[in-house]
Amino acid sequence: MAATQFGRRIGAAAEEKLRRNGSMRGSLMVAASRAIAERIPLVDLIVHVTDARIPLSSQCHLLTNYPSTSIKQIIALNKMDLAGSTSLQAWMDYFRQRNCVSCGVNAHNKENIKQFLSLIQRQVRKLRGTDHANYTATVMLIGIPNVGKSALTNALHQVGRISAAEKGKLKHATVSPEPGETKDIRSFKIGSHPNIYVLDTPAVLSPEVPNVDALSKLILTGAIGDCLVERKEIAQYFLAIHNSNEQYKKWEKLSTNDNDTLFFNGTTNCLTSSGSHRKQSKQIPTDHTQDCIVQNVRRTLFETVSSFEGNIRCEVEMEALIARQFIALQEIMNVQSECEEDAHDKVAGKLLNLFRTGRLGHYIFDHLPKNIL
Ligand SMILES: Nc1nc2c(ncn2[C@@H]2O[C@H](COP(=O)(O)OP(=O)(O)OP(=O)(O)O)[C@@H](O)[C@H]2O)c(=O)[nH]1
Ligand SMILES: [Mg+2]
Repeated sequence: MAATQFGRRIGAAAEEKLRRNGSMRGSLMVAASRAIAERIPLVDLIVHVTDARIPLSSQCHLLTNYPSTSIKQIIALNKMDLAGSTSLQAWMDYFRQRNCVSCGVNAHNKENIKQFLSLIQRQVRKLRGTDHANYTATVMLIGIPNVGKSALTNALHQVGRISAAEKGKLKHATVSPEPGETKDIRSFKIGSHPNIYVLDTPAVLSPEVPNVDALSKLILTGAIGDCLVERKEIAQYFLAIHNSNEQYKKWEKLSTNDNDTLFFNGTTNCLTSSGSHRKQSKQIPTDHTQDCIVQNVRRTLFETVSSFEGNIRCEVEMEALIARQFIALQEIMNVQSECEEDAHDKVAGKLLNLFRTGRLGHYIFDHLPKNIL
C-alpha cells in the first residue's frame, strides 16, 4: 500500500540520521533509565503508559525485557480519545489473552480518570492482599516520550486528592506536546487509606533503533521529535494514511450541505453566499473540534480525495494527490510565503497539529498480530 511506502521513507531517513548520531538517547535519558530501572523492583505497581494509537510500537523496552510474570503492571492505553474506543477493544482483548491487565485511558476526561484510579486502587489492594488500609503504596508510571505520563499524573493527583477531601496545594507536573519534557522522578499523592503515591518519570527509549515501520509511527504520533525528518514528509505520511482510509467519507456532508457557506469565524456568525450575515448558533455544533478551520480542512480533504481519479494504491499517484492537497490546504489555511518550501512547512505544521489533537479522525496505526485474530 502507498501509505506504507511513505512511512518507510520517513522511517528510513530517520533511521539513517539516528545511526549517524549513534543513539536515540542523550546522556540524561540514559541516567534516567537507570534510575527508573532500579526502582522497578521496589514499587508496588507499574503503570506502563503507551499511546493507544500504537499499542505495540509505543511499548517501553524496560518493561518488555522483563519476564511478564515478574512485574505487576497495568498497561494504560492512553490517548484513547485519539484512537477510538471501538477499535481499541480488540487491543484490550489482545492484552487480556496474554494475562495483562490493560485499560484505555483519556487523561483529559475526569470520569475516565476516576475509573482508572479505581482500577489502580483495586490492583494495589489485590497485590497487598490485605483489607486494612494502614499502609503506603507506590505506583510508578513508565513510558516512552510524549505518551501522557505527566498528564495522567496530574489528572490522578487531582481526582485522588479531591475524592480524599485532602487540603493543601495541588502539585503540577509539566505537560507539553514536545517529547522529553519531564527530567526528574517526582512523587504525587493520589489516594488516602491506603496512601497511594504515583511517580511521574522521565521518558525512556530503547538504545536500539526500532525498525523503520515502528520508527515512522513514533514520529507521526509525536513520540520522537519532528527534528529527524522534515515536517512536510511527516504530513505527507499522514495524508497517505488518511487518503487510504474510509474516514474522510464521514465529512461528505460538509461538502454537500454547506458548500455555499463560508465560515469566517468559529463562533456564532457566518457569511452566506448572498453576503448577508446570519446567526449560526443552531448550525455550528458547540463541540470545540467543529471550529471553522477544522471544518474547512475536513471539507478540503474530503473534496480532494473524492474527486481524485488516479489510483491511490500507486505511490506516484498518491504523491500527486498529496501535492494537490498541499496547494488546497495552503489556500484555506491562509498560509502566505515567498518560498514554497517555507509555505509547505507551515501547512504541514498546522495539519499535524490538527491530526495530533484528534481533529482529523481516529487512528490506530499498529496492526494486531495475526496469530491472535
Ligand atoms: N488527546 C489527548 N492528549 C493527551 C492525553 N494525554 C496527554 N495528552 C497530550 O500529550 C502531550 C504529552 O503529554 P505529557 O503528559 O507531557 O507526556 P509525557 O509522557 O509526560 O511526556 P515526556 O515527559 O516528554 O516523556 C501533551 O500535549 C498532552 O496534553 C490524552 O489522553 N488525550
Ligand atoms: Mg512528562
